[in-house]
Order: sequence, then structure tokens, then C-alpha cells
Amino acid sequence: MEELKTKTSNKAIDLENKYGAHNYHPLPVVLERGEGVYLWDVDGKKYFDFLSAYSAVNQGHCHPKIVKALTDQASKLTLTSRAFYNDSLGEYEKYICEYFGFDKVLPMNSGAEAVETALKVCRKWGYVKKGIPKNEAKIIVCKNNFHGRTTTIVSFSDDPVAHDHFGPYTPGFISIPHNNLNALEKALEDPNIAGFLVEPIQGEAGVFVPDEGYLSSAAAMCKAKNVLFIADEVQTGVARTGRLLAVDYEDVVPDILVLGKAISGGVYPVSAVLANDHIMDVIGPGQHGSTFGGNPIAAKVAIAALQVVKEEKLAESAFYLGNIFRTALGERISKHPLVRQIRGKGLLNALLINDTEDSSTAWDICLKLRDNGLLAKPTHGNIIRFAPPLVMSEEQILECVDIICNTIKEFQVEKK
Ligand code: IF1
Repeated sequence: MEELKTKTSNKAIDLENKYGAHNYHPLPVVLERGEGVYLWDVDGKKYFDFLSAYSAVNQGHCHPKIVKALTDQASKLTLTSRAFYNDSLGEYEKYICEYFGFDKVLPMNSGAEAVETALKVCRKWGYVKKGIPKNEAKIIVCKNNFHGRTTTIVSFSDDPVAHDHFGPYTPGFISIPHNNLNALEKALEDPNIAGFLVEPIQGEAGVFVPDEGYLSSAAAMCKAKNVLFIADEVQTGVARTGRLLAVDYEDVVPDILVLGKAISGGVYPVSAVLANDHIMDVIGPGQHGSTFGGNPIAAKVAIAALQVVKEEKLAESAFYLGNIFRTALGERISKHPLVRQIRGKGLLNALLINDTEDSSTAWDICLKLRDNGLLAKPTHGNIIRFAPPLVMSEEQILECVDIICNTIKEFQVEKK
């Protein structure tokens, strides 16, 4: 089933295998073009994209408005570094601050860099504002987290694949179970806690949605202990879960908000850390930065990408389509022996496969989905993430439900 049909795709795969580090195990499909909710492979076969580059392409592939912002700026000025001012950054900073309701933004490029930035801001705030003794600051994190792949971030990952053999590890992190307020309350008793870093919905863990009230209670508990509530919305943010931010469901305003991926619509690496002045003002010149962070292309692309989210009402669409998707799948396949659970929020969803003995089932289903014209990728264990671009129509999502349901049914017949 794995073998690929054409010379062109085999050649592309062989090149990646021979010359690229083997740090990924891609689904065997070679893509060459994208538009909206669709991708095309090198043989011209068309697919629904149900990954959206891990939720970076919420606005759909090659959105004309975002691409235009990129090309217009690229032919004018690409990079100045932050050694000088440029005429795009301030405009972007004002735009994104007002958009999300914060005083200040610190621009970076990747999600992991933005998380690192948030950790540095939090630690420094802990020392200079909260008065934590030198080098004693601790940050609470959650078990099964995914925040990126830097040495500090993998220090507090409990996924052995991400963590093992990359030590010595950065100290100063306390790991507690996600969705557990008692554990948080206990951990918060330590006076040297500076912050609590949390994904509002755990993505890599398999789209784990915490109980209603967890985020608002956690934020209130942090506030009571003078601890910064840091929301990593790199994956959940920018309309993916049916609201602009996943924390909006519980009216939580994080002390530090971490964004990435879709703030550029997947057109350019752009990430951001947002906070109010009393927190962000702990960072002075030379204490943090990046050559590319806040460059003019990033600035213009992010403004356009965020405008598209509002103009096309993508949060509303994600909310509406997500309900349709989960309901339709539930009605048609929830009783199927291979289906354990369908869960998620908005258009961040997961299908849990009921096969504890064979963890390759999700992979095999994704191969069949590919053959049937829909691209999705398994995540940990037997879980398939379903996260299409938010620019889908109702008709398209129902067509996708057909593909998924037919594939699951077809799959079981073959399996026995
Ligand atoms: C890969 C998952 C998604 C993230 C959160 C920070 C980052 C991510 C909450 C870092 C990145 C990615 C990266 C991707 C796989 C992926 C992922 F499967 F691991 F969980 F999206 F579903 N915070 N998530 O989810 O952002 O530095 O990558 O820009 O290929 O590693 P980055």
C-alpha cells in the first residue's frame, strides 16, 4: 500500500531521503500546489487538506490577499534587522496589539522561539517584579505538553522521542497533569513559581480538550498567587477552535499570549508574544531578539493574514463547521468497531482509533484517506488529527465526511 506510483514522486522522496536529515516520517505523497482547501500532488491528483500544515494554513493555501502582501513587500524591502527602524513593523505592532487586546508585542519567527521568549519574559518578571531569589524561578508546565523543540522546551517534554538524549536539561520546570486543578493548586504553593505555561487544548497529545471551567479557574488561581498565566495558542489560536483564541471560550485573558503558525496564514514564519506593559517592560535592549523577527515581509504578511480571519469570519466558520463535522461523523461511524472517540473544538478535531494492539492502524487509515483524496496525519498512538483550512464550505466538509466514513468502512473489510 505504501508504494508510490510515479517516477516524479519517487524521485522527490528519494532526494529527501538521501540528502535530508531523517527527522520526519512523512506520509508518502508529494505535493506541488495548493489553493484554498485543496492540495495537488506532482501527478495532478487533488486532495482535501485535513492538516493545514499543523494549523498554520487556517486561511487556506495561497490566499491571494496574503500572497499579494508578501510579493508587494518582497520587491520593496525584505530585511533591515532591528538595528534600524522600518516603515512596516510599527504598523504591524499596533495592528496585532489592538487585534488581540494587549499593550505590546515581541515579534519572533517560529512557535518554539515565541515559547522561549515567553519563558524568558516570565523568568525575568519573576526576578525583577515578583522578587523571586536569583536563579530560583520555576515555571509550571503540563504533562503531555508540546511547545516546540528547543533544548529548554524539550527539557520539560515527557515524550521520550522529543526528550531523550538531548540533556543535560534546563532546570526550573515543574510538570503537573493537564486538566487537574488540584495538582495546580498544590504546585502554586511554592512561592518561587513565576508562571504557568499551558496549551488551552493539547494538540500533540491528541487534541485533548480540558473540562469546561478548567482554564478560567486555572487563570484565577494563578492571579491569586501572583503567577503569570501563559497561554500557548500557537496551534489553537487564530480561529482554529471556533473562537479567535481558545481561551476566549472561558473569557480568559492570559498574562502572556504566545502565537505562531496561522498569524501568517502559513505564508511566512511569523510568531509573536503579547503582554501588557507591566510584564513586557522587563525586557530591555540586547536582552532578547532575532535577526528576522519583525521583518517587513513578516509584518505585512501577518497584517493581511489577520485581516482575512476577520473579513472572512473564520472563527464563526470554524465553530459552525466543526459542529457539523463532529455530528455527521458521530452519526455515521461512532458505532463502527474501529472508532473509539471523535473529539475536538471548532476545526481542531481528532479521531481515536480503537485498536490497542496495532498502533499502525491510524497510519494505514491515513494512507487510504490519501488514496481517497484526503490528507491527514496520525498523531501519538492511534489518533488521527482532522484540521482542515477554515475556508471550507458546508458542502465541502460534508464531502469530506463522506470520504472519511467510506474509508473507515472500506478499511475494516480489508483488515480482516
Ligand atoms: C512539527 C504537533 C501540531 C505547537 C504549540 C509551539 C509549537 C507547536 C502548541 C512550536 C508546534 C507542531 C510542530 C510540528 C508538529 C506540530 C504539532 F503534532 F506536534 F502537535 F501542530 F499538531 N506550541 N506544533 O503545537 O511551533 O516552532 O514548530 O513553529 O513538525 O514539529 P514551531
